[in-house]
Amino acid sequence: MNEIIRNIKTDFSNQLANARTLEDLEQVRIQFLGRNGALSELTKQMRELSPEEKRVVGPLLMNVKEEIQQAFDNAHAQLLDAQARFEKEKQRNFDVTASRRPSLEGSLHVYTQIIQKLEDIFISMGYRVVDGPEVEADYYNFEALNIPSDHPARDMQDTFWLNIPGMLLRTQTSNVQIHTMEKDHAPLAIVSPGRVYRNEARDASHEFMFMQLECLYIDKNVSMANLLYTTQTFLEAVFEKETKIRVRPSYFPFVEPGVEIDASCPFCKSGCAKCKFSTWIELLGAGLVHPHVLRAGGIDPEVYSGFAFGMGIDRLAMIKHDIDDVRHFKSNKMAFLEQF
Ligand code: FA5
Repeated sequence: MNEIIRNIKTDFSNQLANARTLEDLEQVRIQFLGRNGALSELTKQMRELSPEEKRVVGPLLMNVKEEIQQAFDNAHAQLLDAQARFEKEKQRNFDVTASRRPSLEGSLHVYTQIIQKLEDIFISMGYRVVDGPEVEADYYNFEALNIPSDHPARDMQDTFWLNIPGMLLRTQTSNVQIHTMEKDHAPLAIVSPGRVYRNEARDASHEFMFMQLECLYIDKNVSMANLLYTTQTFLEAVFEKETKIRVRPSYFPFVEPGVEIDASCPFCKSGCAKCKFSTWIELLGAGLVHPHVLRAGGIDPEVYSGFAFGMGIDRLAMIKHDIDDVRHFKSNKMAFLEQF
């Protein structure tokens, strides 16, 4: 028993010496003086001893308890005192006249801001936002979109091929069309913003990595009228003003008929630099989903029809915010980023 008491004392002294904070000290108290601490355990063990042993060990235990309690109280008082002095010193040295270094206020990147706005518009119209893979199989980016390997339309989208056969970096967000049809079947209403890649030389209006947004709606009896109404409603929400649309025939292999949709210039009535003095802004590639594409997605074109449209988010942001060079978006220049 003597030896146990000696060990407890040594252990306590070491731990007390290492306690730096009030929290450390509390741990020491719990371990030695707490209800289930070392000293309580020892008192419980006393019950097993004979009356003679109790007469010897009892006073020893009383002494050590007092010693440990006293040492603990001293250390506690010292630490409280040191803490109070530290706080006082801190207040004494606090310079109320010191100036704060100016801090930089962050903001969301202009891409993020515009994508959030576009998504909100589509969500309010009942669309669902989906994501698509950027590393893609030829099948989803071209083949299933009615662009077989010998199709000249492949030349319109210079492709970054990977050194894995049949794999590429997607050239358009239209790849989500097939993935979503395969997974969710008809009817569906989805929108998908994301990065796309084209092996093009960079200039003020061309990037090799840029953002597109794809919209796809499939149901029974979907017609050109639904496409035109939806795109006009969408463009009015984007520009926050009454907007007319102009439709021109165009060609994309995955839609038939294919069109391009222009918006009346939201900045002028009779021509300005933003609309290249034409009063129209070219914004959307669109059309009714080609029956071959519906079939590739596992949807029966005799029962369902749909429309799709796509747009370049960089170009939209450039028009909206009067940005003169598409390369600014990824330049990380503070002077550019701070404006948004
Ligand atoms: C397409 O990519 C079609 N997938 C759009 C579509 C979807 C048509 C659904 C029909 C139905 P296009 O190749 O025109 O279309 O590109 C769409 C937009 O991406 C362009 O209008 C332009 O705003 C943007 N874009 C194209 N190339 C670049 C580039 N190098 N840098 C920045 N933006 C670009």
